[in-house]
Amino acid sequence: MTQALINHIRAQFPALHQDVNGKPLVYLDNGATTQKPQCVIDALSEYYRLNNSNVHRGAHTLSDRATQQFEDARKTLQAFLNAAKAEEIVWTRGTTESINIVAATWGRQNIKAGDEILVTGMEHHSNIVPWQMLCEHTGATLRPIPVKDNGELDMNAYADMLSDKVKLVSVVHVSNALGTINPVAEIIKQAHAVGAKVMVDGAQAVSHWNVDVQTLDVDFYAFSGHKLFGPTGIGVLYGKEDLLNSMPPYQGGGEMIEHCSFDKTTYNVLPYKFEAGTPNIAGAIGLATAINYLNGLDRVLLEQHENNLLERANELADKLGGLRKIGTASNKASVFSFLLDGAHPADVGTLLDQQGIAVRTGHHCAMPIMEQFNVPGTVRASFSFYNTMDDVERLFAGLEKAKMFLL
Ligand code: 7TS
Repeated sequence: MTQALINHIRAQFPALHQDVNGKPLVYLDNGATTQKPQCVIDALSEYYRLNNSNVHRGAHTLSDRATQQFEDARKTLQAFLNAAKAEEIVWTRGTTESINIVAATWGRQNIKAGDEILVTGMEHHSNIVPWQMLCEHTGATLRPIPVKDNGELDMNAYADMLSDKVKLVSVVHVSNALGTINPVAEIIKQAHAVGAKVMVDGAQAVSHWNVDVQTLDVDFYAFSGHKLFGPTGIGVLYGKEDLLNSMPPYQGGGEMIEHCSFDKTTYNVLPYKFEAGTPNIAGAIGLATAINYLNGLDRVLLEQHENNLLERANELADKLGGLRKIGTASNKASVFSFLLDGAHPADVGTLLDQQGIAVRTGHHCAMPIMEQFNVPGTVRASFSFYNTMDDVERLFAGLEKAKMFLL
């Protein structure tokens, strides 16, 4: 990617252009949330300035406008994931809610005592706890697929764990703590061969490349808008139409009913059956705007750039020395998780912040994999396409200083 293109892209992200603690901000916490381009900020502002209204009421012009934009946004998301139908796109608050919906509806309907649910050992808590709650309720068993020392999934162990007891495999596409890209196409194929359904947590994947749910043949796919350059409080649950149709609703209330009476209430068609209450209209419009923005860029080029940033981080880490990398899978997204020998990750994070460098430290809501690596947490730099080589250099200059101070 040329410097001119990076500069052009960065110009769209106002939050990147500020001083933090007296230094120009280096934002390397994209795994937690990404910054928003001006077009997303403008779309939110325009919605509230001009079109704010409730949707699907059809009462007046503003309501029609809001409904049109909201449903157009759903079509944008359908195209983004290459879903067969817009009805397969359910708006949620984010990845966490999307997974909880499947656990509470499909799970309670289909999982029984003696069944098994497989996740990986590198899941975010939001792809562990909903299944633990389901297992507590049903008497099923949750089993983690082992992770190897380099952070790759043990696919031989996975093949051995598969049996007709396994009813669901729910795996993270890209680990937020390690950066590992899991071979989800293969995981899905093998799970389907034993009759299990597959859910994929795509929270850290969709910001790096385009996912095609039909090619993957995935049953459920979840992600959050705020990690995809869109607003907080909006996300997506993709589900195959026949599965979503077979599932009971999640929450009861307005919008999700077809007819309500004290004798019998019937439920609305997809996707509204899963969208009780007034939705996050502005959020959906903002997320679609973010996707339209991404569609205007060459995403393959952006991904290459992110990979170059990761490669440079690896080189500088080797030069720095005294640094333990956590997660060295051969197929990785641009997540660089590490520890400085002898230093607590939180102290490293504080010293970097004082130099204007934003990283995340801690267990990254993935405590089981931290336990496996026997670390309290890591320092994590997660790169996005708007980061520059200079950002990577600044990170390692910052680490050099942190080392002098701490060690
Ligand atoms: N799954 C993965 C893989 C994630 O990385 C996260 C958030 C979630 C699920 C939950 O997403 P939410 O939008 O519903 O909260 N991960 C992180 C992170 O790595 N740092 O802060 C949040």
